[in-house]
Amino acid sequence: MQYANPVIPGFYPDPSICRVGDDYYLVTSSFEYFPGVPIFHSRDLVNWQQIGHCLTSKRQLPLANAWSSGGIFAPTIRYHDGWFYMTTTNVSSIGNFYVKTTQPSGPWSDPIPVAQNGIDPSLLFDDDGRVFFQSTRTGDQGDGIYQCEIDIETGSMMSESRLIWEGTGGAHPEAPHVYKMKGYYYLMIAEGGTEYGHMVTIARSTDPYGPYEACPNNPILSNRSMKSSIHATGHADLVQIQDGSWWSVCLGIRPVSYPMRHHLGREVLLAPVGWTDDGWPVIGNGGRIEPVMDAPLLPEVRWPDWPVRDDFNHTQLGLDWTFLRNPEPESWSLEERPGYLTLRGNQASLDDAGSPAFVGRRLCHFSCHVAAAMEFEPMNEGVEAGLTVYMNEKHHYDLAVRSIEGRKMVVFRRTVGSLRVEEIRDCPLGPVVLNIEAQPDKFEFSLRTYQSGTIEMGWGETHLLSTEVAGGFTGVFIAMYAVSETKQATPALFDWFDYKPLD
Ligand code: 6LW
Repeated sequence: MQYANPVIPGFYPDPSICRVGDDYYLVTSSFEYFPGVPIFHSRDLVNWQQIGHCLTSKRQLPLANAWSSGGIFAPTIRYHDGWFYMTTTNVSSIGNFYVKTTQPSGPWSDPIPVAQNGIDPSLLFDDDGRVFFQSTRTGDQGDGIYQCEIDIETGSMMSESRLIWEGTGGAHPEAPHVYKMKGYYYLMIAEGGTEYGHMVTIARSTDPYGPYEACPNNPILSNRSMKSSIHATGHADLVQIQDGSWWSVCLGIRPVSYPMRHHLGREVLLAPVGWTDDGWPVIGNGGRIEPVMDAPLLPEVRWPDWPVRDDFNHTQLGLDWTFLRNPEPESWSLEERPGYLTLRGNQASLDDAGSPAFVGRRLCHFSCHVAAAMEFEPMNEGVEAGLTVYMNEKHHYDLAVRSIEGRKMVVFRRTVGSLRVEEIRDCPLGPVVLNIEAQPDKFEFSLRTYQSGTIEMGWGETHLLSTEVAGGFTGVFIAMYAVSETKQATPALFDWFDYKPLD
């Protein structure tokens, strides 16, 4: 049997994986989005189902100061003695910490800070009970991967931080993971930066503090300058499956258009791991990940697809819904009008690095149909509600209803850096359905009402919302939002939201 990469499409970067018996768990970074660190479950490494988030409270995940692509950087998940540990970095708050639980779907503990700074923390539970903590940092011994020993009960450092490897000379040695196997400590990292020069390198030692001998075949993974639809492969983690074979998850991108630009973010890829006779791993086909590869020898376990329509008939939002930073409690409600998601604008707008009334989901497909039914009759100037295709506060396309000089109008707005263009039309009274047709190279916007039929509003290029243009580490979201420049925020009532993949 074969499978297609990515195994988890959309903005799910920096994957880390662990295995407990026949169950596999995977976490990814989440930056300024809340809840943080989504956690997935699989039985076959190919079909994944989100089961929760590791960081679900403001106490675990304060994002008030998180700039776009700030907040939560790369996580690591490990299992030891009945406990799951997830360590990560909040670059906009307490730095490195970990949370723990016995139930991976949550709840997870309060943060346990670790004093060793840097990013991309990881954990190794050694056979003798010692727990080693790694991160990539600039320390007094230079740039590279540092390690200390910690007390896993308290997070306290029990040794100094020591530089254990600088990598092979690529930029940004990062994403460290240490594995103890075959009589060695293997230290695997990413180098080259998370863009088109990304690669995975590895070294090994008989001592956890080295000296580490670099693999003669480095890099063991890179899609650099390959004639492939997948690029920027790197930031990998390894897992051994039931038949003893090894597999890797890592991040990659799928650029479209020319010059290459990607707007879905960095996605989760799966690849087999081979071993040379002298005990060095190689990821994928000779160090390269393909769009289609042979699947692991595990019984296929598929999970129910997300329904196309969310009709908001529940008391909680589904796991695929996400806020932009910590939401203001009064900015959203599923109770105020049962069967509707009610959004109330606050003074934060989509153009600020703040927390507007925003409930969104990742764009995970190049082609999909999105629609939302909205009841919103703005009485005052300065209030607005609708849908946004959002990369960050300077790169988003909005289809919204607002009052202009006392008239209800529909606005299609494209914000790209310092450029802003608006198309404005009269909007009939009553409920509207806002439509977005996503295609690999453009988003098309329209709306329809009972009286007016479909009103085409325009389109915007996907590449102008790409990482190569917008910068950062995230990916495009499609979100319902409301803003209000005044305290009298007219509520926007969303009856349902459709997301129908077409590719
Ligand atoms: C991640 C690090 C990286 O922590 O980017 O470029 C950071 N590489 O490994 C955010 O994904």
